[in-house]
Amino acid sequence: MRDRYLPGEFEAKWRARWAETDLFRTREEDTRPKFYGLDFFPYPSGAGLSVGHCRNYIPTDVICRMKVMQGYNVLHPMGFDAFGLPAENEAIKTKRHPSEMIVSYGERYRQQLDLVGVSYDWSRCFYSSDPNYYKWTQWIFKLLYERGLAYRKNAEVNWCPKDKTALANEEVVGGLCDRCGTPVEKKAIPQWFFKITDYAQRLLNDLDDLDWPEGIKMQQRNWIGRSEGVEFDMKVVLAQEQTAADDFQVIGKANKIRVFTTRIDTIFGMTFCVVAPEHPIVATIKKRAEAQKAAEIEAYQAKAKQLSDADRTAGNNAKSGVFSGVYAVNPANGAQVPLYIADYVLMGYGTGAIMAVPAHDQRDLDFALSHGVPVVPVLKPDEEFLAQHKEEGFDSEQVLARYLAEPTKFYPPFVSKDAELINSGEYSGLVGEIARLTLGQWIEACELGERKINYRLRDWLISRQRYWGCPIPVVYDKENDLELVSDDLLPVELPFVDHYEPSDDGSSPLSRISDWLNTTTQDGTLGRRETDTMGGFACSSWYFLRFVDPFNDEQAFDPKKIAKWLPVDCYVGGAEHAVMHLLYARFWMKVLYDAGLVPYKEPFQRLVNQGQVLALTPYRQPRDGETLGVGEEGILVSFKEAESLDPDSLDWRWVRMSKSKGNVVTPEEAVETHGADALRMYELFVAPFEQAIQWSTEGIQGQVRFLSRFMKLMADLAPHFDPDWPLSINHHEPTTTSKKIRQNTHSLIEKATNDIDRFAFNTYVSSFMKAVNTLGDLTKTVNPDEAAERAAVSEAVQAFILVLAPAAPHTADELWEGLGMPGFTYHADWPKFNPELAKADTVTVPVQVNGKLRDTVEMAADATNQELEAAARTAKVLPYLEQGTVRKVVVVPGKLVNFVVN
Ligand code: ANZ
Repeated sequence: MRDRYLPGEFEAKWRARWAETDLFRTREEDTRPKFYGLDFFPYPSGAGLSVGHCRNYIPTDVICRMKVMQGYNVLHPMGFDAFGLPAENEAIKTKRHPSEMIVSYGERYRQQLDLVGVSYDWSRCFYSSDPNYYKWTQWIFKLLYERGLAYRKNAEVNWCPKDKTALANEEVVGGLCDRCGTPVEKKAIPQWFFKITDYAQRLLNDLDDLDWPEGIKMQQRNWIGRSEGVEFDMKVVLAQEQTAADDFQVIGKANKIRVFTTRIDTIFGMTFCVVAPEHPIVATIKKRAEAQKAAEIEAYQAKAKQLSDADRTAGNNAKSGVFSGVYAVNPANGAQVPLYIADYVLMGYGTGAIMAVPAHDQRDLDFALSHGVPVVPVLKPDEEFLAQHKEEGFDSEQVLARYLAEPTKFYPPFVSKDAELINSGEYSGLVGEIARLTLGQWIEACELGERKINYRLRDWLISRQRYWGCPIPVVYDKENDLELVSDDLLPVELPFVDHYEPSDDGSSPLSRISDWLNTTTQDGTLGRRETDTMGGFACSSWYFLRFVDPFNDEQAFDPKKIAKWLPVDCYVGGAEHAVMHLLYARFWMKVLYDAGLVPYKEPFQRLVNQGQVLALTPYRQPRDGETLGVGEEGILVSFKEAESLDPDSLDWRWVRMSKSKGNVVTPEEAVETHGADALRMYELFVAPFEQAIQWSTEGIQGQVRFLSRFMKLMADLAPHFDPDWPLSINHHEPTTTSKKIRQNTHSLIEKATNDIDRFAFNTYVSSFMKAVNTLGDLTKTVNPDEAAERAAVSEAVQAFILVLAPAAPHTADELWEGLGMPGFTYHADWPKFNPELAKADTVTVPVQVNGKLRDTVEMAADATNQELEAAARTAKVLPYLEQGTVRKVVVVPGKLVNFVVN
């Protein structure tokens, strides 16, 4: 049997055998339970995979391999998210056609994934740009349309002037295009939307039952952004008319604004109101205003137009705005408060108008301070707030008095949802939720408005004015009325053309391809195709369903197969997809559920996010004339350049492994120099799955040495191996050594089984290493003539190889074959543990004196309390006991002895 880890000599052989025998083809046997393990749908970038990307593929592979060995039918597929901007931009840059380019990139991914031994069923692989896949993406589009969930609307969109496309809100980061960094502009064009807002509450509710990281659930909750509040109307008046009680001269017909507040309890503290610059009332106000005022408002609107919502709501203290010249009437006390136009209020949220309460809202206070608006406290500050503002020699009462007299001196404002109302007329004294309820009911009783739930979630903008995407299956007739393309004409295929660069006028390149563009409607008259394509997030919102039935020509998928395989049991990928993909896929699943096509409401039962792989990367300080970009601390240098520079001038930092940082280690390099199994073991072992890891060559070399040690031990023990050990092992009289060996084996199996299920791969590998050392020690004295010991060794050898198999499958198969065992470890049964045998004979019990650890004792696991107490009086412990009288002894069997002494 091979006794050294020389990967160059055997790893490729095993990969070839696995491929020849089609080992990883999905097993579908009705009697078995199922396990669906899935990695996020990757976009196959031209740079190929790095060992950083392997950080999610390897662990998913480990759990899937264990599940197969445990007897599950396992679905472990892989495919490619091929449509979309990154592929199109890359194809334009490299002057290739994206359809051909993306397949060559996908092939490279496949080779790399095969190289590290990932057990995908490639027979199910597809690209989202394959017509027989996107046919069904189009079919689902139609389903959404028919259910009133897809609509076209003229909308102001975020427009990237460089990519020449509209962007979803999520693709705008800090006012810049997320892909190319160009400042985003606003532009109004007809756009397709999916009505995800109809599902806001369900998307929120169903999060509770998912086994997902809390942080991701939180991000989804915030993104959906449910808030409960009250919407009500306020009269708008000209100030000079303030005498006649109810009969104000109003602003034309639009004499009202409707505001949304989550804090109706603070209504008596309203000292001004604000409308967004885009609010329709602003047009009326301008019309009636004097020329100078109208011009001032107009200029402010123009300025606001250039800013993205993110800039407008960025948390800085400066709040711009202009006074409108008119006033709003507070229905609670009749006060006329100035109405401002300010961009910190967004038109797209609530009603685009607010009542402002500067005493209790930071943004409103910031605005009030810079525009000289009064501040009226209506919530009684709590002790904590008063204590923060306490001055020498003053008590809380006095601080409170000062607060009420000079609230602007107290910054930041007092904010609390549970405070008692003051200065609020007959409502003073009410507290928190009750106050909101009472005032909300009062608003409803006066028919001024109603209680209202708002969501921050916006409808999903799906149109892209680009070539490389799934065509939208819609045709317009001469009147520009739209009809859906009938099912028998799907897919609407993307025409193969050489030139598909975006046009400067923003229209899709498809609109220039007249052969494709011109078609007929269902009644045979002239028609024109929709030229927008769907953004990539549509394609990735259902691919996990297609994997269960990838070549079905009749349906998107067979519902029976969905019922069998879904939900995904374990979905593995990066945390950066917290909202977009994971929310959209949940939405589509619910729509399909409502249409009776799938029996589950949620696609991904369990979600796990892997940590990043960081690499040590050289930087240097800028030289004369060089400047650093925003947020940069140094200038990146290549590894080559770093060699020629003075080491003292370099600053090595841990940064995410990526092509742009020049710090990538490819799987090819790692496998070539260290071996695939060493790479796998290292990535699993080096840190908990969710944590970032720092790539190290020594670390991976350590795994090379470990695997050699393990192979040596197995080769040493192989001569004692008896494949028939299961028949006899329980019939021999155990020896001390055989008992210890079996305890070591069974506790390893127990630990590994649980750790892999928990995604605790690092402790799976570290326990394995520890158990190997123990096995090595125990077998030094083993007596092969003793049947019990021979059986225990045989059991151990078999179990160790199989427990290692998910992590280091090449090595395991090499040893397995060396033992003379048939087939591949992949189809061997995962070893079972006996909890009785796994239990340690001895335990280490801490001994405390007055709660302080003073010593530990090795005791039999089943020692009695008396035995424990007696053993605990060790030479180290006794001196502490003699310092006083032992009043009490607390013994927790197997866990702890504590002496109480005084
Ligand atoms: C008065 C008030 C008093 C408010 C107070 C807050 C605190 P969430 O929880 O995010 O829904 N608001 C409403 N519509 C807005 C818009 N279009 N643009 C900017 N701000 C808007 O926030 C709701 C609160 O945000 C509302 O409650 C309103 O300010 C403001 F002590 O009304 B509040």
